[in-house]
Amino acid sequence: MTLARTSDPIVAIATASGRGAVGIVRVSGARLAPLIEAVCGRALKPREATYLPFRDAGGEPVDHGLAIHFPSPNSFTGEDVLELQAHGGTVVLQLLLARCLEAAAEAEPVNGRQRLPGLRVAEPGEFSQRAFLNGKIDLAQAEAIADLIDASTEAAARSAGRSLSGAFSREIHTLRDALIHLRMLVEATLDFPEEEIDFLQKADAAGQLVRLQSQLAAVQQRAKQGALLREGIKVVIAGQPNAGKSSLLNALAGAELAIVSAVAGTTRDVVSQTIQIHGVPLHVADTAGLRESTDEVEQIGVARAWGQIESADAVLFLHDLTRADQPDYAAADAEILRGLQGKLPASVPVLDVWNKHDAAPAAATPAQGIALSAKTGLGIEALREQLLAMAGWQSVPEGVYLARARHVQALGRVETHLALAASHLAAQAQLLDLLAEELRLAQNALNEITGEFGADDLLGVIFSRFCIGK
Ligand SMILES: Nc1nc2c(ncn2[C@@H]2O[C@H](COP(=O)(O)OP(=O)(O)O)[C@@H](O)[C@H]2O)c(=O)[nH]1
Ligand SMILES: [Mg+2]
Repeated sequence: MTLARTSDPIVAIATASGRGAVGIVRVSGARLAPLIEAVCGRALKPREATYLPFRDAGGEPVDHGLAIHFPSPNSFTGEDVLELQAHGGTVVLQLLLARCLEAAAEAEPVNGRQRLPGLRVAEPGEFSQRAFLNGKIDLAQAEAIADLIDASTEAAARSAGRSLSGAFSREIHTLRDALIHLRMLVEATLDFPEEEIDFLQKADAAGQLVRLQSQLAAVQQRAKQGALLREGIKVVIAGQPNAGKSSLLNALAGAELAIVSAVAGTTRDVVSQTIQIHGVPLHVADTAGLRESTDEVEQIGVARAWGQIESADAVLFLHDLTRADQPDYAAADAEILRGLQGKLPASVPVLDVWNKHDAAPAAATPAQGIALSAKTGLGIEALREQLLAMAGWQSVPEGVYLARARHVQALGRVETHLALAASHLAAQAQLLDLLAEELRLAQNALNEITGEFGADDLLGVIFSRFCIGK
């Protein structure tokens, strides 16, 4: 996908494929008047819906529907946009799309030049990309459009809506403005070095920087929650055979997904399911029981289990409470724990979960972790709450805006540059040019979020993941 500011006209069916009451074909480009004339048989009043026949080349109606013309710049893309709302059948929309392409090719040349050079079918995300390139929305908002469309939970949809309306971007702009103010101070001081210490002190540069850092921390906190809502975390259930791992996955998912059996070594392949807790997606993986095995297939299953564990954001280490007091059972658990500690970074939490509480003697209460019964459901709710806490979820009263891992990473870079800036400012001999440089880098990282600073290849990646017609 090229990111040149081209405005060659593009067309796409904007609605999902399949049957529906209404389907929309959308065209965007410069000077759509000849195309409108050809398809609608007349000029259209700006931003007004007109009911009319959409005509084929012979003047016969392809369908009847509403046509709306949004002249540039007051349109979604900032270009001329034509929206044709027809009946939502696959064939009728394909006909209408083909008619637009044909009409554009036929449109009368002016002074020997085609008025609508090469109307073509839009690439995924191309309408949103133009809206971004024409300054109608920033990059974070464009991403929010895709996230709103892809949202799988109500919470995700609501927070994507908030990002789309600019709530996230406004916070980024507030940070940016404070940062620019501070940069101006430092740059001015660089120009008048004899006054430097005094000048920065009087303007309370240090205080400004501290306030900026605390504002940033608040935005980071909310963006992390937003990214969590969008991306979720990966939870792996691990433990010895027969501890009840498959039963636990089923209990959490509320469905019989994984095969449960008293035969140890039943689960060989990884079974994954995404569950939602308060709208937060958790990708839960059930794995083969961890033990030495001579069975070749089971060995592969165990290797896959360790592979899953290595990529986990959190691990549920499942134990069988009815066997917990058996020395060889405890020894095997200790062996697994050593494996977990060897493979997992310290930041990945491991929660001890004691299953089969229903069948265990009353005296058997674990010293730590959660006791539950995958069979009766007792304790599952407590586990769900614990999982949310492990994921780092805290409901934010003002509402979360949907964010992406990309945003969280950029904010992390801003944090690093501000910390370095603070250390230069606090140094005995203030290193003003280094301070200025860190502040500049902090601003660049911030601008990556809204797309005011960034590489073209990043934009290509973001927009190519959109659906066609958006
Ligand atoms: N009493 C009792 N039995 C359970 C519970 N959870 C699982 N089981 C039984 O333990 C056996 C192994 O369960 P499964 O989920 O296949 O364990 P996995 O090998 O760890 O996946 C099966 O016979 C289950 O019915 C529980 O909470 N209570
Ligand atoms: Mg199993």
